[in-house]
Amino acid sequence: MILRSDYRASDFLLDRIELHVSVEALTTVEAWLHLRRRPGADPAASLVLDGRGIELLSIELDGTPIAPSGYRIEPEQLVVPAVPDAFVLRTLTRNDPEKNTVLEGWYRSGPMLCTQCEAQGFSRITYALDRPDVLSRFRVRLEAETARYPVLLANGNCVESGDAGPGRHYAVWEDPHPKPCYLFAMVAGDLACVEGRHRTPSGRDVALRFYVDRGNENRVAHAMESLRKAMQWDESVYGLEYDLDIYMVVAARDFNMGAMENKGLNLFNARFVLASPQTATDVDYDGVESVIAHEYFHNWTGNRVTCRDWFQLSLKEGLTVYRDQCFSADLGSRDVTRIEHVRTLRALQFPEDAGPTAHPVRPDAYAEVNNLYTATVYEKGAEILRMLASVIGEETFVAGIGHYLKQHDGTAATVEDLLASLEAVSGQKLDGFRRWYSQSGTPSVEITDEYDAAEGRYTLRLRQHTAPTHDQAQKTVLPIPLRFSLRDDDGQLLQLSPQPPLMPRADLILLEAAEAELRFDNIESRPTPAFLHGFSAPVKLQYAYTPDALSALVLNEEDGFLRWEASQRLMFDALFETMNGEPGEHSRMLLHTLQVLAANPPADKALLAELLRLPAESELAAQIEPLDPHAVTRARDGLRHAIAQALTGPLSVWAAWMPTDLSPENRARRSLSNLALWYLGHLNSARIRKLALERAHSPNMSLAIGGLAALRDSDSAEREEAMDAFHLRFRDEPLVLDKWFAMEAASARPAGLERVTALLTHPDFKPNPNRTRAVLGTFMRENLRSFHAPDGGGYRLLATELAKIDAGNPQLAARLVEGLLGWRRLVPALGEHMRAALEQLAQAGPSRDVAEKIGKALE
Ligand code: BAL
Ligand code: ZN
Repeated sequence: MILRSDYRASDFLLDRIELHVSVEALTTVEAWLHLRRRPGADPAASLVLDGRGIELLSIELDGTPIAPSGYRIEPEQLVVPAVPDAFVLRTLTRNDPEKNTVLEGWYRSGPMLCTQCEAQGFSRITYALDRPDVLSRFRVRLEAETARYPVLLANGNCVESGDAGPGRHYAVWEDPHPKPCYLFAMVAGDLACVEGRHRTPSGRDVALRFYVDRGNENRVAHAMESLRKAMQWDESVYGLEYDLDIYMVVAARDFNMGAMENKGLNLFNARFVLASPQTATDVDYDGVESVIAHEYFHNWTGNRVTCRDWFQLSLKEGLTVYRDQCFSADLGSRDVTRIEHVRTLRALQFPEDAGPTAHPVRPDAYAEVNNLYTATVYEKGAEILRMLASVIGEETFVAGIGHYLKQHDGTAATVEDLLASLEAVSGQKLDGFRRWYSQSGTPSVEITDEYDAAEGRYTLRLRQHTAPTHDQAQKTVLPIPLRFSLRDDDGQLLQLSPQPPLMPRADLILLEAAEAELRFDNIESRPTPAFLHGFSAPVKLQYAYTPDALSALVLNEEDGFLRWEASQRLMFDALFETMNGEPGEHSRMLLHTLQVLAANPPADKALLAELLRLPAESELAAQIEPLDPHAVTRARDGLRHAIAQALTGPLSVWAAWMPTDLSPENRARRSLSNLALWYLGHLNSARIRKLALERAHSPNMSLAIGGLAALRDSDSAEREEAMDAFHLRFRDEPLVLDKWFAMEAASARPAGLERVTALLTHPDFKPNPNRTRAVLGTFMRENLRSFHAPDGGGYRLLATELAKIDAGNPQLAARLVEGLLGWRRLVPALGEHMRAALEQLAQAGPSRDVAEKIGKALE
């Protein structure tokens, strides 16, 4: 285990790295490391470099070969015991990118070789101090066959290029900014380049270059436009400009993550770059925009100021997620954007906080560094910053980030440094928020109220509680900012006066104690409260809203998030009611509310779609315990049917809309229209199936997917025809074919296990991370019926496949194994089967990545 408390600064600093990389059958890397002992470090300390899966061919110190007795090669290290205080170490190593299946370090993806160095991939390329707090200036000479690899890229600026002997060429890249080696990147490939430009406010002309597979040049426009918007947003909101003359994005077919923010040379999973109306859905368009922005924003929050150690990962990731969320909200519908982010938080992070891998946003220990890339570090990390921004004010928050970047520019910082800057600029002590970084678990906030008509007094009582988690038995209180409002009988907002410190603003309670009470005098009648506007804190709120109150919130509230929250509560209550018996009062209130909503819809059709949308099976599964997945799917199907019947009229009108252009208005209409068709698809109507089939043939990918989704679970000729035609049409489009595989893997038709097994041996199943996630990730998350087959067959299937995947790509396997960790949450009969599948995988000799997670789940 690596412990946060064991952190020690490096004994050696690495001021400069020069690399000569030559791509042949294998790749040789000649490295010159300009090292010096850190002032104050142990004068006798050995030099210990990291290295994995590379072969050392020779080693010299200041030009003199080191004898074999002068160094040791250990499993993941090279140790040179007696070294001077300053010296140049030259190593010559060799690696084989063609056999690199872990997709870290230097590996092949289609027509290119490329790198992935975060977190510790650089030491798969050459021996180095592979840690984020060692920053170096890099110069790279990359040489390869000209015809096969016409494009040669690395970070920074290309300072030289030319022929390198018969049929070969080279390029030299220099990065003026010191950086940790996890931000290093290089690419050798046969790629097309699409170029655009951006001028910064200070007049720097930046070349924006997207490198993609040949033939994909016409799918870059949206990513290019998103990048320009992100650059403008960071300039205008944070006053931050780009700091190099070239910004490059390379789209890779095979990529474990979504993308990687290497300095000036981002590597992207192609699905977050390529988009055209014919091949990408509106959701894909949003994904491209937000990931492009996220990686760009890292240029300051992550690259100019990086992390001291990997325990501080949220320093760059939570902050950059928060920034990309604000960007998306500014560009799109604020309410719908927030709803989507909260949905993700609840579906991924809340279960993590409640499960065996629970950990604080700033973790204390890990066995495998790749397992730190979690929803807690990313999404909950962003929520902490959102709370801080709401407490100190957004402008002060932005100024605090400016202070932090100025103070720590060009260095590796800690979460503590960020909080200190926010404190310095706001003048507020933020000690309580430090605890958010060190405490795992999702707090619950219980609120009760009382109205004393005789005294005209309304009282709110609040209580917070965080249950013990797998990693921490003891919990403490946290500062919880709860935005709230009170309305009178006529629905008018009551004008309240602040009551500091518990109520610092008229619309904000800052709950810092375990319990608190707030009184309001001169209240003429019992008010109707609403809490957690915009989801102002990542907590579980318990307040006994009546069905009438929830309905009023759905229909009348101004805060779009609260409207959605209320509709979700009504849907959950109706589902619970059905799971425990017959549809009753809650179901009736839900249907009535949705009918009234449909008759008086909000102007924002995208918000209307969210208000009408049933929680996904995976969202339900994440929030119900003990979980009987089959009861959940039955109840959800029942509710889908009931809503389809109750709203057939308006749903039919909306379902007929098939706009194809990309305007925000028409995107919103597509969202509503696809949802309407999905509801109606449950009514077993030939007319609806025909409409869905027609839509599946649409040239617009959002509509086509909407057509398939409506037919997905039906055993019908239309479904067969639609799926076959889609497959045929997109056989040669890997990213679109992933959608076909995902749709098949999610289908709730009978014999699901056999069908998923057939997908895994389908001639078009050419596994890479995206394809594997499309089948197995979708199967375990979205196909509750088959994955949770009563005999445990779904769990065994996943465990068997994971053992094979783990042998080649542990990072990918460790993501997917999360589907098997929650066995304790299941009803016992299923839980036992899932535990057995985990044990089966544990016995197969899993990687450190997978073993760490299984170990926690079986503890
Ligand atoms: N740094 C890893 C990819 C990302 O979060 O941007
Ligand atoms: Zn990131």
